[in-house]
Amino acid sequence: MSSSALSRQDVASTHLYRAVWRWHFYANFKEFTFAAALTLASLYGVAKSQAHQSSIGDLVIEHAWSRETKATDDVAAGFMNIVNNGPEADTLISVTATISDKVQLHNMRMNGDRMEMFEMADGIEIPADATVQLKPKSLHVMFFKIKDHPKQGDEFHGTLTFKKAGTVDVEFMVEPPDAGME
Ligand SMILES: [Cu+2]
Repeated sequence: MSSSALSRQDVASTHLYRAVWRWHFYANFKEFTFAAALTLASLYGVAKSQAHQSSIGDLVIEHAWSRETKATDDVAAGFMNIVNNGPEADTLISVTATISDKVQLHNMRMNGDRMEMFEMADGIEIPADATVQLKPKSLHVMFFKIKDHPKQGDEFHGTLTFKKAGTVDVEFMVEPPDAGME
């Protein structure tokens, strides 16, 4: 045995140590990068969803959306959540949109074994401290004689008028033609 054998062993363990340390660092770095990416993604998501809401008084309108339509389509539907944080009920009485000059508030009901839609002529009530969802197969906004066919990813402008709170601007986000259908 000589001192050179010992030193070879030292060298080997140093290499091993370095390799393990590097792997450890790399694994942590990957984890860190992944976590940072997740954080950024969720911050972006939060920022985006916060950006896509409007409010007036005690009412918050979340995620107004519609579907991409074909050039030959004559009607389209609009959906959203309306949150009432206040102690009094309000009523959504009318909607306007840049894609249509004739807009109604609709609901769905069964007629025999068929679903049909009908106009909510008195508007849609938003009870105190409640959220009303306008969603497929339920309450919705109906755009007639649509004159513009925005594509998926586009937005179009609209307004909602409430009996008490007044009028608020919304942007309808255009989703794929089959969004919300199953
Ligand atoms: Cu309808």
